[in-house]
Amino acid sequence: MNIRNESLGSLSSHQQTTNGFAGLANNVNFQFTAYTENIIRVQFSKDEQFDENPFSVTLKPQQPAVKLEENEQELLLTTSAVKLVVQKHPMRLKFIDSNNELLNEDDAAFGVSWLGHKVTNYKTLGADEIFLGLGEKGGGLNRRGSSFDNWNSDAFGFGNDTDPLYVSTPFYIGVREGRPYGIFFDNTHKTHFNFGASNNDRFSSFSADAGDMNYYFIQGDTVAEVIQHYAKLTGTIQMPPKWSLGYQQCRFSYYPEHEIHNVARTFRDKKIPADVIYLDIHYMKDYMAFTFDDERFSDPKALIAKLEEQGYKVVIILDPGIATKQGYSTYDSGVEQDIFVKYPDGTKYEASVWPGNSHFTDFTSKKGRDWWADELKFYTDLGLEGFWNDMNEPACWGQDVPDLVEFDYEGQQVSHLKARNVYGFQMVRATYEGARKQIGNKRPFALTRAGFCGVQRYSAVWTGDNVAGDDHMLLGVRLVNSLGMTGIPVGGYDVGGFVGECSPQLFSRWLAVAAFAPFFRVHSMVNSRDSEPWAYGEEVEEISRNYINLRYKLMPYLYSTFYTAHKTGLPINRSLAVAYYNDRNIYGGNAQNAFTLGDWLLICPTVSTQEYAEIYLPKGKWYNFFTDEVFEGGKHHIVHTSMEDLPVFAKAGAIVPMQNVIQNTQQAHDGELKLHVYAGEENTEQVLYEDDGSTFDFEKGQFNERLIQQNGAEKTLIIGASQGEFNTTFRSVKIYLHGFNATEFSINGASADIQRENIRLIDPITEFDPLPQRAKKDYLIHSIATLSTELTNSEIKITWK
Ligand code: MIG
Repeated sequence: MNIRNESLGSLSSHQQTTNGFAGLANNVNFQFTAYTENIIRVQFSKDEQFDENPFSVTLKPQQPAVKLEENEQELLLTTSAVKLVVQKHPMRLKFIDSNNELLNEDDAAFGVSWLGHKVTNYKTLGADEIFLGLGEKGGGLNRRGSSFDNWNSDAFGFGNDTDPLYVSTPFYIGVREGRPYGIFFDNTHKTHFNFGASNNDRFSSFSADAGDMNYYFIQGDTVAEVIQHYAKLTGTIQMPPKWSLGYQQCRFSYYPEHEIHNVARTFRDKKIPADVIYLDIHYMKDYMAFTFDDERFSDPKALIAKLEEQGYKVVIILDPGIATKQGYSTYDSGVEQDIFVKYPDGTKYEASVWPGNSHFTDFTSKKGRDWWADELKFYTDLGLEGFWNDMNEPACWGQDVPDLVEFDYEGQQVSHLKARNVYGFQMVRATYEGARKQIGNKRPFALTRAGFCGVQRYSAVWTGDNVAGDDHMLLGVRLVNSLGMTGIPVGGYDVGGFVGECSPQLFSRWLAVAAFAPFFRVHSMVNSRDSEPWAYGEEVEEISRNYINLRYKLMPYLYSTFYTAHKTGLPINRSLAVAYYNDRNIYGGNAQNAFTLGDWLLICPTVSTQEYAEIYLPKGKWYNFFTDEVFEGGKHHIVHTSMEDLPVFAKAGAIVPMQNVIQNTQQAHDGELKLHVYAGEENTEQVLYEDDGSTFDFEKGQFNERLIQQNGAEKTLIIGASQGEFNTTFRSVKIYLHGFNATEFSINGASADIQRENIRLIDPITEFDPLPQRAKKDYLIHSIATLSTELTNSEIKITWK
């Protein structure tokens, strides 16, 4: 049999629906549906019934106002924001914005095509079109000229060119002549994206091995808007337990018990803040899920309670494979409840993984997830609230799950080809929902290696088994930035590298960069060197303490940024492509790795082997965060990047709420909100959000949310009155006025006294070298003006002349 490309033919019949059109083009069913003003869903199917992915999209069509028109040549579906123009003969689609500017269109010759079961949409490629996102993918920030596969894979020791990796998210953002749009190709089979690779700009395309052409076209006026519209479709993060924003220490594996106590005590003795310690697979008895090895851990409940007293949470690893051992209660009940994945003949699928011969829980069925939720009680009864979901691509020895193996997929009964990419997503969903069921009103934490679109609703993602190397450090940053543009704001990487040995310089740089990452964890492989902040010598220890301290000082800002992500879907670490996508300078050199934490802090990661590096600052004025030195944006700068120096900048107008250092997030701060404000001309604002950090009471009003606004022209800073029933945890506010020249200030109309202070955001490093080659940085901000006043839930207005 010869398979040749078959493109979509002419419209044969059609009707109007409430918010779009449906009909037939030859033998192909189609449907176009406006979900919101900004989102139009496109479906083409060779089957009578459209193929549905029940897992990713949570939004129902919102019945936006639509105009449906037709003429000889076209069908037109118009909302206030976007217009879909459907050419009838042959059927080709085009999206234009409300100013009649082209956003995206089918390739005239090939449009939607089939090659056997494989379905592809070919799109014309704009001369300057930029491609962003697609989640956990290596390569450059602009994905133009590259192609990618989505097929969740255990990519041990991956590099920049390794594709696919662990997480599949077939959603990308295009920017055509400066105008952004997004395409979410909602098909869980193996998918392929080509952004002009090997076709000399003939087209961009996306295909799936089988299933429907089913995508959501998203119009947004900015990249940030596209991301937020996508978040409406697939959901946002839950509010995390605050402890998960703290520093986390992991290794493969800490055991036995006294080893954990040692690590826990050392952080406290050395005054290095930390919140979480991990138990990797050696905590289990023979690697069997839902067990503890009682020789290594005689009393896990007491261990967890003891650590809790010291301000630590324990996170344990969970693998999806269940050892096939009769008498092992998890196995027996799994067999009894019939929740394991099977071959089409009804025999259970078996493969080898850590616990030996294993069956695999079918998380794509409600029954499987409910069973898992009940099993989780074993852990929650011990006091555990954090769950690390590993090996859920799924991975097993040999890495070749047979394609005929079947999964429930919410009753659709599908093969591995359709289910693989959502398996890990559904595992971590089962874990999160199970933990919620078991621990009541407390917020659980889940971490996953594999995922698909929507996984952000349940879990943070870490980028798997990376390698100790400068390139790998920067790659991890790009992966997290890209996940952020793909609706997954909570990402992180193994600081120090999972595979291989990190140098002291690299560990310092990596930890400093990660102090600004949403998920902040050091991890390393079995049989590798020690990798705690003190394991690389005293200098690294001091540098690590400095940056970990800084993260805890930034906690009010960080937590508020998580809250914004929860509300809107905006990333926490934002690639420069989120706010500056039309600036071509961001797509080259170190700028591809740069990111902002929230709106205001720009972090420019650079390799650890250079004393100086070239960085790029986008347009505007920037303050070096540690010295207050002013830099002009829209330009490249050569900056110092020696061991203790990470280039970090605050944008003019920035409002960064901070607090004193605490040793873990369960400790109370000293009651003073340290509000760092950077003079700027534009109007700027920052949310400050507080709640108990541990329960869902905020959903019933127990939160404290306020807006802080700076107006450079009117010379005002307003700390808005708070909303919500939760009292602020702060008693006073001290405002640090960076770059302000004014001398006369008033608070709520009364003239206020300026105090002057010398401050350091990070401490100087001890000189260990008897013959130093250079002076170490002493990050002193000299004589900065401050204003202090009581903080209640009411508004405070500051003005100056
Ligand atoms: O086959 O649990 O990516 O973080 O330490 C390796 C042991 C299984 C892979 C994870 C890694 C973890 C390791 N796991």
